[in-house]
Amino acid sequence: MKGTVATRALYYGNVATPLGGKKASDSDHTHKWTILVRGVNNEDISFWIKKVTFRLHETYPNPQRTIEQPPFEVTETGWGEFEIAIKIYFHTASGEKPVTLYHHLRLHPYEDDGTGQPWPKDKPVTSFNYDEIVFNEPTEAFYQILQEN
Ligand code: SLL
Repeated sequence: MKGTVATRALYYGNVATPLGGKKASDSDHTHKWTILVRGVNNEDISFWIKKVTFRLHETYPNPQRTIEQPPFEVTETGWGEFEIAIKIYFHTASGEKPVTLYHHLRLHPYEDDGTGQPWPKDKPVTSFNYDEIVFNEPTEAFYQILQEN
């Protein structure tokens, strides 16, 4: 659609909690984490996002994880931080190329929580980004889909 721009917002990022006492003795994993893509205010994004792939560090089995329906997220355990490539595929009718976002998986608090006290041991660490995906001159069909919600 000539001269039309459509924008849709999303959040992506991770939450991580220390395994603490739950730590399995036969592993060096220290944290449980979830990497996710979701709508702002938890809005449904599955009507315009078809699937999301999360590219994990190669130390993970099957590092390329494909999620074809919501929630678009992967939960794992591990010991280290690394960059995750998040590739977002849009509805087939869009003809849009997938978009790749990069997220540095955060397990450790880099700062205190503003109280000057050490970060509480069991408090989850979160790292999220807000982004807006801009569709320039979307197809008529995709434009209709974007208006649905
Ligand atoms: C580092 N550059 O050295 C990073 C790599 C990789 C983390 C971190 C794998 C766990 C598993 C895991 O936690 N990898 O083997 O299943 O800090």
